[in-house]
Amino acid sequence: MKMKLFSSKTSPFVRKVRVTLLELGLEGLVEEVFTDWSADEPAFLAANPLGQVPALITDKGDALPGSDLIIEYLQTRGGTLTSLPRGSARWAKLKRLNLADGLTEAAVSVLLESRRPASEQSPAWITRKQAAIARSLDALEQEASELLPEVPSVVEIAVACALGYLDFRFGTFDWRQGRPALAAWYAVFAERPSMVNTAPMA
Ligand SMILES: N[C@@H](CCC(=O)N[C@@H](CS)C(=O)NCC(=O)O)C(=O)O
Repeated sequence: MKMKLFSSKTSPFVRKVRVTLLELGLEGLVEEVFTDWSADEPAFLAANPLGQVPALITDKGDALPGSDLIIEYLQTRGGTLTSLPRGSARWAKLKRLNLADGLTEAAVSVLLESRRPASEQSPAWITRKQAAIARSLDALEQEASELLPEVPSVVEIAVACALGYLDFRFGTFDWRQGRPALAAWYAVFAERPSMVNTAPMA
């Protein structure tokens, strides 16, 4: 029986899982179930009480919510990503992972806020989240030379999916401006088959 991935066509967090599956060569083990997270479907909420995609049901029936947990689990099933180092270098890597996930969350938040009726939107909230995104990108630019060009770790997958989401949803925001190292790294990474084959579907 295949594992079941509650997914959506455009979620950057689901894309992290899709990229990982392709990098690990495990895509055949998983069946995607496209899910409208706003519909509060019982099987989906049972898999992730937070009501967010992605959530994975393993072939043993265990429910794993959230992209980072799912990716950690998938790495136990076969294939190889570059593993994170032990010791002090680990924390710098995990910091970049958290920055990438956080800026993705901020970008999703801006999108959802901007889709609310104009009278209910908070421009201050949007400005705050946009500033967080810009600061996080600046921090990643400072450390872009640490991003791997070849077999990625979970860090590179998260950073690439964050940047891809900005291109997809915020095409008028030129995140490359003033961030040449990050832009150069992404230009190469975005050519990986795992990225090309997981471009957002909308
Ligand atoms: N920390 C989670 C974030 C997942 C997330 O924010 N998913 C969004 C779609 S991109 C979602 O399902 N949002 C619905 C909600 O928050 O109610 C992860 O890494 O998977």
